[in-house]
Amino acid sequence: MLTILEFPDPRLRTKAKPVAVFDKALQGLIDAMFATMYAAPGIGLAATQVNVHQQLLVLDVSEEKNAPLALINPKIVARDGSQVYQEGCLSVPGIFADVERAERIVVEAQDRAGKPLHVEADGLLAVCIQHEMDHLVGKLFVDYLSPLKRELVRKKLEKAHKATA
Ligand code: GNR
Ligand code: NI
Repeated sequence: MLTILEFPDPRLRTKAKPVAVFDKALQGLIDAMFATMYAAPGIGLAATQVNVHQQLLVLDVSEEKNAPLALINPKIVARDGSQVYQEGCLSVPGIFADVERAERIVVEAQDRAGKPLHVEADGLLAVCIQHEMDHLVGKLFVDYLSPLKRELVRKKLEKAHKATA
């Protein structure tokens, strides 16, 4: 299993670079990310969270956990509407807050073999893709909160980290 970085770890602020090579090492990383995500358990995981700074994310928002989706070099090419969803994050454990995002998005990406992938998403899938793509540019859902709330979250997590150190 891969180790998940936790806020306020500065490595979570790293901007990921595009994936250029679709080799065995990449396939192994994708498999390890799915295993880590399902075990957590979580509905998504961005490479940034496991300290790999490449544009790669995995997710599965299905009830049955039978709809794995890996997106490589994803780009949002269209968005519309808005929705508010109570988000959580494996890198910000125990914290949940409402975040407003686009209701529908269209994403162009590549699959694990490097083939072009076109994804039209709404609802929770759209929320999750936007949340994961934020990780790839060093952004966390707590960045949408007021500075005061974000500071409270940081203090709470630093206290928790000290308690388990
Ligand atoms: O497991 C997760 N659940 C979740 C719930 C609401 C909105 C977004 C998410 S993503 C999160 C896993 C995670 O931290 N991915 O980066
Ligand atoms: Ni997250």
